[in-house]
Amino acid sequence: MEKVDIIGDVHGCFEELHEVLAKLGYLKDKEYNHPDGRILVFVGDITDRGPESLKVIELVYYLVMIVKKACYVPGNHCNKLYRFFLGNKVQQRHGLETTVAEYEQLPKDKRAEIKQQFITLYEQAPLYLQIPEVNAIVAHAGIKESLIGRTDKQVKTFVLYGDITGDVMEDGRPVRKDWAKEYNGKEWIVYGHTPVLSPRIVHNTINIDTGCVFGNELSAFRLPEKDIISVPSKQPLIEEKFSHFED
Ligand SMILES: [Mn+2]
Repeated sequence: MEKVDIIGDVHGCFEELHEVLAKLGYLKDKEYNHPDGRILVFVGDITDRGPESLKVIELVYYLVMIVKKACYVPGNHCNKLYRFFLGNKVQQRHGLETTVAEYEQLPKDKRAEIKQQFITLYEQAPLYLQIPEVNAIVAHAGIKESLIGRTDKQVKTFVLYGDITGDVMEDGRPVRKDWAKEYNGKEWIVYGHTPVLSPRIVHNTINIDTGCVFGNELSAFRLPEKDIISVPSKQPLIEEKFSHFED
């Protein structure tokens, strides 16, 4: 993987995903061959909240498992959907309810197909992806230096949920520590999870969750070029969903 395009949290925004793939140059043929041999990487949270989560699952499955033009790491929403598909009792809120509603609309055979696709996609995925050719690590909520190379439970919690302390704020959202400020590594850490109005670069880390599902943009980060490519969202803007950092 000499050249990669890392895509931020899609959350069911299929149309915007299609547009960013076009802008990045992946729609030249049906197999998503890029003329420059580029590879896509999804940063996780491909479903929930947005209008077309199942179409996103089908496309990402096709890209990763069939034509092998993409890699995928899971996000916290992916983890919860996976547990739902396994038949575990999970609360259908925080966006999962929209994916489940789409799923329940399907005829039985189509349901089985989507479920199998997502389970396969999730189970083959690494917790985070190291890409030495472009000196980068892709992890849904990021990763701190001391956890790189590990795959234990502490790492799983960190890459899915971020640097959470276990405390919650007045509005019920978890208190998160700003791990990126303390990161001093030489590798790029490319992540999403926390919506920001524009990609946030701190040291060698970049948050590319520009909150497409909350009406802002869907963004991709190209390496080794370090270019950011974005397309506007078609969803209504919900400004209070965006974090503001003091850098
Ligand atoms: Mn997330």
